[in-house]
Amino acid sequence: MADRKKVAVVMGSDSDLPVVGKAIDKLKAFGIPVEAHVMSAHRTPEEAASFASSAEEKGFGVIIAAAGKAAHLAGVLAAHTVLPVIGIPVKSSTLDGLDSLLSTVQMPSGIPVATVAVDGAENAAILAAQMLALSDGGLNAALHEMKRTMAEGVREKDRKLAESLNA
Ligand code: RP5
Repeated sequence: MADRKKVAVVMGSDSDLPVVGKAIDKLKAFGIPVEAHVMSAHRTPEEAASFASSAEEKGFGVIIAAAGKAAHLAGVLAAHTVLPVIGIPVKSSTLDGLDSLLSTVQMPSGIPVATVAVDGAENAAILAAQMLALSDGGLNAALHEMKRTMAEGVREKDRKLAESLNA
């Protein structure tokens, strides 16, 4: 735990926080150190490039990048690091997030971005935890426990549904 790598959560605007906050909460629930920033591929391109370039030496293991509209943030960060970058396309007001999804996921060969669903912040956090868990036994155990709890929740719903509808 002491040498657990940090996850950077970078968002294109503070207006993304209602979505991105769910990733931050989930990472913290796993006991993963998180550092959050607002940086924009378009409005502060130098800061975004500089942050990604130095992220590995600063002890980050994964970068999560969330942006909406012409969502180039994850791709720009990925261009400047060999750390895995997870993209969260944020639903925008006009095109329902399809613009963000395509801008995030359609990366050219050589620069991958592991893109989750539109507004899929919780899955971004889980995927980041799974990446860190490859070399972190405590996190690996926490992920197994999460899956067990999730499955038990579904079985409980099945029991309740069966009680009310199959009686
Ligand atoms: C993107 O543009 C941001 O990630 C945000 O989703 C969207 C709108 O930004 P604001 O105009 O609210 O700052 O760059």
